[in-house]
Amino acid sequence: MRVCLISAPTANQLDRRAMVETEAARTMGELAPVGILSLAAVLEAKGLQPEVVDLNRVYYSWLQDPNRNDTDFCSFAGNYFAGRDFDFFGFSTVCSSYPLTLRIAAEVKRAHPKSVVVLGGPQASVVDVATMRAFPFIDLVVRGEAEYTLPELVDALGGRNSLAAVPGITFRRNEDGEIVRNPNAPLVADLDALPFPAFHLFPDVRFCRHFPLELGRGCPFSCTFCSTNDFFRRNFRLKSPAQMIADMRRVKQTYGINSFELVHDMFTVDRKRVVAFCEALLESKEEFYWGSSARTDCIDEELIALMAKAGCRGIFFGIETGSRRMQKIIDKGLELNDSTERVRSCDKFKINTAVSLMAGFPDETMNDLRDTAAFFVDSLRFEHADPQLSILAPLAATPITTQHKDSLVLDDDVADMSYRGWRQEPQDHAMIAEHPEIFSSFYSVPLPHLEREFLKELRDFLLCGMRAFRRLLLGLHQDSGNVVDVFQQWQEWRAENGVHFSNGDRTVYYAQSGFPADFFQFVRLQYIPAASKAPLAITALVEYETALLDGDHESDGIRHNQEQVSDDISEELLSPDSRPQLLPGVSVVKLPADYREIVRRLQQRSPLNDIPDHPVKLAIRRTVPGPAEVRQLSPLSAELLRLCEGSLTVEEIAAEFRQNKIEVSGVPPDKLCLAGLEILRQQRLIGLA
Ligand code: B12
Ligand code: SF4
Repeated sequence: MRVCLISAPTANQLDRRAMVETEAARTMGELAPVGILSLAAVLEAKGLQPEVVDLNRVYYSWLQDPNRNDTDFCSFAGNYFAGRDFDFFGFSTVCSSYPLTLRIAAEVKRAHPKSVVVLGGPQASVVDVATMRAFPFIDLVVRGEAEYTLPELVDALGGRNSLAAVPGITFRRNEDGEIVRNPNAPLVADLDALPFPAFHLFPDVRFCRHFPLELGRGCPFSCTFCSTNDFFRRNFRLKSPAQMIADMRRVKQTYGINSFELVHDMFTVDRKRVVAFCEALLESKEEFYWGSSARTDCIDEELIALMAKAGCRGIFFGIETGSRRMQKIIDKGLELNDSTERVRSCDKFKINTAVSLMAGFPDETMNDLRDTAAFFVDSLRFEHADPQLSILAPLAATPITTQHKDSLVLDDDVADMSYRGWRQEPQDHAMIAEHPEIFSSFYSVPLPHLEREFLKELRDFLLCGMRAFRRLLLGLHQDSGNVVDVFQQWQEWRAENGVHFSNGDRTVYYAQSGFPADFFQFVRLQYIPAASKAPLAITALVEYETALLDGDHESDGIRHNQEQVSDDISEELLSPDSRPQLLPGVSVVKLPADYREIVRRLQQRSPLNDIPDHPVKLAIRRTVPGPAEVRQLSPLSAELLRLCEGSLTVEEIAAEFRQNKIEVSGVPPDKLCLAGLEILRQQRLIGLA
């Protein structure tokens, strides 16, 4: 039997057409569909030669196609498959791209009517019967984990068995067209016994930065919005440390990659096993870096320290809500103070944390939302924390969705839908509107206590604000008592000042540079005079963020240098006749208060209102790519940088020092000047013209 396994489209990140091939391959590699590669390996072990098609790669070919305006992606993919003959086309599915997957599956069935078109994966598994009723071109759905089911299914389709005897499938009976749901298949009890996933069938994986490897399956908790606990039937499993290390070594040998995304919904369920894994990694003497997921109540500082030592560089924390009340209602049950402490500990050990939050739960009130927004912004105090905020998508077959299935709201806000995943075409809209039971994730639950537009704009504001002015956002939250108050004032101001948008435009507006520019105006003209309790600190922060945002910033008479300046610090020491100048990308900004002190207070949550009036200068050095480097200058460095305009030689700068009798702790002006210039050179703030 000729089997083709097709990944679910997940690559909305590829939507930038200008992306170069290697960048695209890296992104696609990181999206490697571990599930179907595991299935492909099982089929290979059975002697078959399955083909794996990466729909993200097909999508990328479409983006690059000069004739792409003549055809939509679905027809393009249809043509792609029309030229490929298989007996079995198996599509993996995820909620966000389910409509598109179904449309492509329809094209495949049209082109290959005799082939079997099968769906599997998290979405089809839970809407199997409804899907098969609504879309007759789907022949079969494989529910849940499929390593045991798929080989049996292939045998049955080859005539060696009857479909009725294959556990875990939903199929259409030949005789009467009746849809039959066989009992569930057993779970894979021993994950170590599975073959190594068939990554060789997925060439782009070699480009990824963090190689995806499965660490285990199943989470014993029962949060009411979550679909994966049920999918893996709450049965927590882990691969053994020995198996994991063998897999990691294999990846390192084959691809030269030593950084891993260890896929598991909730790795730290059993502390002893996490310790065993870390100790085995340490004993292996391998230099492996990895990230995984945890709950903040199933981890402690000692364990975090050990994980960091064993190479952990990232943890995904699903905090979900900053409201104590909502923590109980959604059955997450986290103690939020502890959650903050765990994020702090990770920060201490330089582990990056995704602090994942959601808003838009049916019972959520404005106070709950304020608490979540506060948790979001508060976590910005930790440099290694990356807060995320999404609006609840009611996933099929979760308790929340089941409870509200008759009152789901279809919100015609295209931007929000595309935000959740794949871009929606009109045909997708029609399918979604007709089948709420199949496509519930595109709907919203009723929100009796919140305004939906308010929620969406707050989400865009926080996410884009965090990217464009992280420190200022934190400062405003601390100054005002809650960032939502600032947001409301900003909403009023922007409306009064003619910044309006409708539906989809909102996300676009917030994502562009016009938003921070407008927002800084609001802070200067409205917030500081009318509401701020710490105007000096907020002024300093807004000046700082403006300077960061504006690459061409000129301030205090010091300009960006346009001339050729050498940043070679291996050169001999500065000679008396060399002319030191600011390096390109370096700018100096003057702030009315001590920036370092403001940051310290933000990190410690101490008051900002008594920050002393103490002007300082910062040097901002923009490195591409990556965040700008910011350095608060000592008065001496600030003075030296002022003199490095390019017209003065080292000798002349030293003369200024002598004339102004600038000296520190008895060091003579000449020496001080030279040493200071050398330090600035080492810091890559100045170079030689
Ligand atoms: C890694 C991951 C991603 C990655 C990459 C996805 C990928 N290419 O695999 C990224 C970061 C891109 C991602 C994004 C999203 N994800 Co995600 N993701 C995961 C995660 C954590 C692991 C996937 C995995 O590798 N699992 C391990 C393998 C072994 O399991 P599996 O993929 O389910 O495959 C098995 C079975 O499903 C089955 N099977 C799978 N495919 C097929 C096909 C056939 C033909 C057959 C027979 C069987 C079969 O057999 C496999 C082996 O047993 C899962 C949670 C989880 N633990 O599974 C969520 C999960 C898949 N994601 C989910 C969601 C919601 C999303 C987003 C929509 C989130 C968002 N709001 O943005 C986006 C969608 C992005 C987009 N643009 O469309 C949901 C899907 C729920 C649903 N009902 O569809 C999950 C289940 C998490 C959850 N909490 O609910 N995700
Ligand atoms: S949200 Fe996380 S902790 Fe809760 S059930 Fe799902 S995987 Fe488990």
